[in-house]
Amino acid sequence: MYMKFELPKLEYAYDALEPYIDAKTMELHYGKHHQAYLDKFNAVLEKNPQLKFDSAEEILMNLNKLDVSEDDRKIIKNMGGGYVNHAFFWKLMGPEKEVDNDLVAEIKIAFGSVEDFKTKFNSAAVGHFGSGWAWLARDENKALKIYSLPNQDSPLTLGHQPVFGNDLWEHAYYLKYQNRRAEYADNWWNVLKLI
Ligand code: MN3
Repeated sequence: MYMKFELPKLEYAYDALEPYIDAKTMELHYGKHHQAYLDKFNAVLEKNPQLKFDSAEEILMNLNKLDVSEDDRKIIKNMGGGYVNHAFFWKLMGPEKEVDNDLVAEIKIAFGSVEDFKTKFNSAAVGHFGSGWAWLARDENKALKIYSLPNQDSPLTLGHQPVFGNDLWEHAYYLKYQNRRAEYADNWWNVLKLI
């Protein structure tokens, strides 16, 4: 079955995350970058009508088993990853803070305190060389893990479930922060909806 994916609706205005994430960055990131991943993802799926799936996430979870050429597998990894990662990212962020007490309790058990967790996550973000994402994900045993992955690689392809992910591509922060990724990583916690 061929399913054409769409850009998910952004549930807040471009300027809603100011001053931490500026409106122009949001406009370009959502309207241009995310759209470009989506268009290329749809194009490679249209080329492979033999694929059967119910969601974009399912495609990534089964990336290595898909009946496609190796070139197309790479396109699906990059463009499907870009599509899914950004859809997840917009939902993670928002102008209103919400606290998920269960998740906070779990983070405290896994990392000592919320502050220790943020320090460790930011160090993964700042230490990551080049483009990619910092992730908090649940591994196959549901344990919380912090790590970074290059490009648009999704934890889903490792069999992990993303909990938080911060986009470390320069397009996510360069207009406002230029080379100051550490400052962006610190400020990102102000727009994360949970904790
Ligand atoms: Mn991005």
